[in-house]
Parts: sequence; C-alpha cells; structure tokens
Amino acid sequence: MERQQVTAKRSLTQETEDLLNRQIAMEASSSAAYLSMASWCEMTGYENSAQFLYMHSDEERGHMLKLFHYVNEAGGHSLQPEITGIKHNYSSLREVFETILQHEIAVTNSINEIVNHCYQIKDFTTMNFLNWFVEEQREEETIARRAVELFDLIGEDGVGLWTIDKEILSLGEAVHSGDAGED
Ligand code: OFO
Repeated sequence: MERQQVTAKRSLTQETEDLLNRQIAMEASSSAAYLSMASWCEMTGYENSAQFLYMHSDEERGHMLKLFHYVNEAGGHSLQPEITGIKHNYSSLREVFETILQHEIAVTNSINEIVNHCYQIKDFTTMNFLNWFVEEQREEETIARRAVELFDLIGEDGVGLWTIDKEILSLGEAVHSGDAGED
C-alpha cells in the first residue's frame, strides 16, 4: 500500500521550513568544504590541520542532522541538499583558514536571520531550538579568527608554518574547553 502524505496540523510555517532547509544545505556544504580542505592539508603535509578539519567536517554533518531531525519532528520535510562547487585546491594554509573565517561569518549571519524571522512570527519553539546554533557560531568564529591570527603572530618563515600547523589542533581543543580567551 502506498504511504499517504501526512497533512496533520503543525505550528511550523512553510517559510520557516524553507529557511531551515536552506540552513541544512549550508551545513552540508560546510561539511563537504571542510572535508575537501582536510584532504588538501593532508596531501600537502599539514597533518594537524588535516586532523582538525576532518573533525570539523564531522561536526558540520552533526549540525546538519540536528536541523534534519528538528524539521521532520516538527511536521516538515528535511531535504537532502545537492552539494556542488567544491574547491579542491588552495594556494596556502593561510587561504584555507581565511576561507573558513569568511564562511563561518556567513553561517552566523544566516542563523541570525532565521532567529530574527522566528522572533517576528513568534515561533518561540524554533527560536529556542536555534539558540544552540547561536552559541555554537560564537565558538566557530572564535576558532577561525584565532587560526587566522596565528599566521601574523608566528609568521610563516622558517619553522613558522610547522608551528602554526601544530597550534591549530590545540586551538580547537582550547576553544571547546573555554580556554582560548574572549575578544
Ligand atoms: Fe555549522 O557551523 Fe560552521 O559552518
């Protein structure tokens, strides 16, 4: 017997569902982009950065799944996004982390837009759910900014790049344990 489309009433609006599916696509493309960066770092010899980025790619998939489950549980339909346009090559390790910082700022703006939308239409349930992402973005931006700062603080000459690669792994651990300091 064919399954019928479930049409039970729900509080999630179609517009909110579309915005959440847009965010699902963004998290999925973060996961794919970080996986590609991890591969470039690994084959270039930046093994610690590669390890950091493999873990980060998994985290992004976790973010995507969190949204996936929320949308379906709220009576919507989570859509597996198409992922295209992945960049495979970088000119330097610095370019990798500058790209991450720009990307994370775009993700923060996107989350803020959805939170603002939920506030306007008084969807406090989704707004409350998104608070986790608001806090997560604060951490993600801090990690990316600290990573970019390492290039100026340490310098890239001599053993500089080797030291930066080493520091990047501990940076992720420090921010997650709350030891990286605040702006
Ligand atoms: Fe999912 O936070 Fe980064 O992109």
